[in-house]
Amino acid sequence: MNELAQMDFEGFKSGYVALIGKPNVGKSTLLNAYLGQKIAAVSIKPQTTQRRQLGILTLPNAQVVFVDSPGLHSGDYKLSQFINQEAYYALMDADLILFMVDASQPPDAQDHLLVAQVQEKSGDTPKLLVLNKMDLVSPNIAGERLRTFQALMDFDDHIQISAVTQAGQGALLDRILACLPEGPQYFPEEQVTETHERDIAEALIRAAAMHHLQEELPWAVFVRVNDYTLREPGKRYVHATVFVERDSHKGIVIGKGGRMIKKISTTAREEIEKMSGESVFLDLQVKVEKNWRNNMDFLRRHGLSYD
Ligand SMILES: Nc1nc2c(ncn2[C@@H]2O[C@H](COP(=O)(O)OP(=O)(O)OP(=O)(O)O)[C@@H](O)[C@H]2O)c(=O)[nH]1
Ligand SMILES: [Mg+2]
Repeated sequence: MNELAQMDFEGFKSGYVALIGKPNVGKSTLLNAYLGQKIAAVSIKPQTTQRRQLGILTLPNAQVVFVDSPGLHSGDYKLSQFINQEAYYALMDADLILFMVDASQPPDAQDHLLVAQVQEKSGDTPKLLVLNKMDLVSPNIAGERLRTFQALMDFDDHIQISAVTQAGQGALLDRILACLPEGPQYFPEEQVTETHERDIAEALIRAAAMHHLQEELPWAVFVRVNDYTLREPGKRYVHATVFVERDSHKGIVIGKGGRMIKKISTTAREEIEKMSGESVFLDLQVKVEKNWRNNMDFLRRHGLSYD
C-alpha cells in the first residue's frame, strides 16, 4: 500500500479524469462547460487542441482534475507525434478515462484505431463511453448508435450527453464521482487550470485563425504570443506571431487589403477579452517558417517535441 492509500481523507474524493477521443468530438467543449468558463480553445475544425490542459473542478467533497488532450489522430507530420504523445500521457496518468465519441456519426476507421491505442496504453483504468452531441441524434437511431459504439471496446459504463446543451452533464459528473478514489485536494480551490493565461491566449488566437481559414490552411498555422503586458489596470497589450508554412499562405492569412487578418484578430481579441476580463489590444504579425510541422528545431524551440 502506498502512503496516500493509508491516509484518511474523510470521504474526500479526487483524481485525474482523462478526456480522450478523436479530434472534434467535443472534449474541450465539455471541459469548458464543467468549469463554467472558457479555458480551452474550441473550434469547428479538428485538431484544435495541441497540448494537454488541466481543468480543475473543486466541489465541497471532491476535486475532479479533468485532463483535456488533443484528439488522437494519424498524421505524417513530426508535429503529430508530439500531439499523440500528449494524449498518451493523459491516458497513462488517469484514474478514469472518458472515451468520448461524436454520436452524430457512426464509428469509423479512426475510432477503431483509437480503441486499439487506448486498450494498449490504459491498462485496467476504468473507461466510460461518453456519447456526445446527442442533440444532433434523432431518437430513432440513438439506440442503434449506442450499440455500435459499445461494441468497440469493453467499457465499464456509458452515458449520452450534449456538451453544448449540457444535457446529461450532471449525471456524468455523478458517475465520475462514483469512480474516483478517496484522495487529497491536489490544487487550491480557486485554481481552475495550470495553464498560464498567456498560453490560453495563444490557443484562442490559433482557434480564431482555424475558424476563419479554409482548406488545408487551418492546420498549417502556429501562434506564439511574444508580449502579454498589462499596460494599465484592465488594459492588456498582446503581440503575437502567426506562423505559416509557405509564402503563398502568408498572402491568404493577411487577405485582400488585410481583410482576413482583421477578421482573425477581431475574433481572437473578443475571445481573449472574455477569458481575461480585460480590454485587449491585439497586434498580429504573420511570418513564414517553411514546413514548420516537420522542422524539429522549430518544434523543439516551441515546446512541441519530446526529443
Ligand atoms: N451540436 C453539438 N456540437 C458540439 C457538441 N460538443 C462540441 N460541439 C462542437 O464540436 C466542435 C468541436 O469541439 P471541440 O470541443 O473543439 O472538440 P475537441 O474534441 O476538443 O477537438 P480537438 O481539440 O480537435 O481534439 C465545435 O464546433 C463544438 O462547438 C455537442 O454536444 N453538440
Ligand atoms: Mg480540444
